Amino acid sequence: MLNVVIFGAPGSGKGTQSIHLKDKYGLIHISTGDLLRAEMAAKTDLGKMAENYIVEGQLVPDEVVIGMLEDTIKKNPEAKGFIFDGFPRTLAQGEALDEILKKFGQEISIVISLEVDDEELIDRLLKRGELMGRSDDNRETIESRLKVYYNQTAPLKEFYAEQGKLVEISGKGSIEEIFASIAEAVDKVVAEKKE
Ligand code: B4P
Repeated sequence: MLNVVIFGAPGSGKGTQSIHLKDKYGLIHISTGDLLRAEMAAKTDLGKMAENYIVEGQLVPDEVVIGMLEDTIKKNPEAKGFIFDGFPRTLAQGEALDEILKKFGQEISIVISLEVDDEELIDRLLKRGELMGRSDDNRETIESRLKVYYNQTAPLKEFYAEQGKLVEISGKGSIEEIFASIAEAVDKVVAEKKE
């Protein structure tokens, strides 16, 4: 199985690149952000609870997203592998993901970290806010999402670097150029697995 974590600050292009990865490698794409927005749209209890955090730019509690992620993995027993987009976002989530995969005799194959400066991130998210009207793409919420990213999520880079799984890739440039760099790194891991 090929299990890819796509990592990066809000607006770094995780969702965009995940779609390309899914198409090229035939993986199941799990975006915890998309799952939470679907719950919000369906006005479920979980969705109503999550919305309070998302509009403030805060993370939804670990136990909620970890449970949601494990359920999605269980629903896809035939998967050739997964793309984890926007998960993990805390050290506790990173440790939980390792444990969940271990239950299935699996592990993370590679962690791609998309590197983009804050100015560009803010620009991209404000533009998406104008186009799509997402409730968290406004300046105030974007600023708290970035703070949360640096305080709670970025430390995971060290966690994966220690496991020898982290690959940092520039997330600036055209979507195709960035994807070519990602595919090069993933292909290397695929080739190593075959050896
Ligand atoms: P997400 O939906 O994951 O939102 P995000 O991190 O802000 O990234 P997103 O996927 O939207 O952006 P992308 O990098 O694709 O999460 C939303 C909220 O849900 C979180 O703030 C949190 O509250 C909650 N949540 C989700 N997962 C959680 C978890 N695990 N634990 C706790 N809470 C969780 O960037 C997209 C934008 O950039 C697009 O507009 C795109 O068109 C543009 N773009 C992409 N590539 C580009 C390029 N090369 N050049 C120019 N623009 C580009």
